[in-house]
Amino acid sequence: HKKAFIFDLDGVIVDTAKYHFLAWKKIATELGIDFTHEHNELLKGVSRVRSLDIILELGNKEASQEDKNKWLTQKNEDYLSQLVDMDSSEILPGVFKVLQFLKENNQPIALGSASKNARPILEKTGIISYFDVIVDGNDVTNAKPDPEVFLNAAQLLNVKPEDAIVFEDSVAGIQAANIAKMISIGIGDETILHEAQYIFKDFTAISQSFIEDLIKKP
Ligand code: G16
Ligand code: MG
Repeated sequence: HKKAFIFDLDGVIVDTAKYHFLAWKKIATELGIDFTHEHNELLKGVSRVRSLDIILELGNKEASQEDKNKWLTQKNEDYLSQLVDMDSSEILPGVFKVLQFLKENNQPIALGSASKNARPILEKTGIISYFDVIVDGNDVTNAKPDPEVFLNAAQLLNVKPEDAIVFEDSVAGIQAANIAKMISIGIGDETILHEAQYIFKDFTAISQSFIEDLIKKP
């Protein structure tokens, strides 16, 4: 069967997760909410709007839509200011090699990200041409763990969900891939991503034969 290799963006291809954290941390501190790295796991893969709601819930705070919009804009401006000088050096270890190997083997590649900033990031890092299909936060209405983003990507590539392979660094994203009945591959901490079918600490830990086996899988 023809396969589809679907990559999450933040935390999988580039280490922008740290910039998201710093931007949210600033907002939380302003609001007097204690926001830790552990709390941040809840935000990974989750939309901007939902992320703010989670932070407010953590601090037991309610806010007007006007204030929320202000903080959402502030967060994104702060986040984007971190990306100004972004280039290919921000691509996480081993990622480029895997993309290259998939391309050489004519494998369909998709992006499945919750971010509305996905395209400029792929352009700045110089890898946008590797992607046959891009589905991001501008294209979907339901955020991960809803599988919409991955199902759309597979459908655009004309591949059945069972033949799609998802690389994810977030719990919400792994759950989305599992709900879609796709092969879920966690990139990161195995205690956090234990729901994934396979877990690797990063792309350097993925061997070429592992990828070959996925390609050949009946
Ligand atoms: C990413 C991050 C999330 C972020 C979301 C929205 O998703 O993991 O933390 O809140 O995108 O990003 P933006 O504010 O840029 O629209 P993913 O799915 O690429 O990991
Ligand atoms: Mg991610």
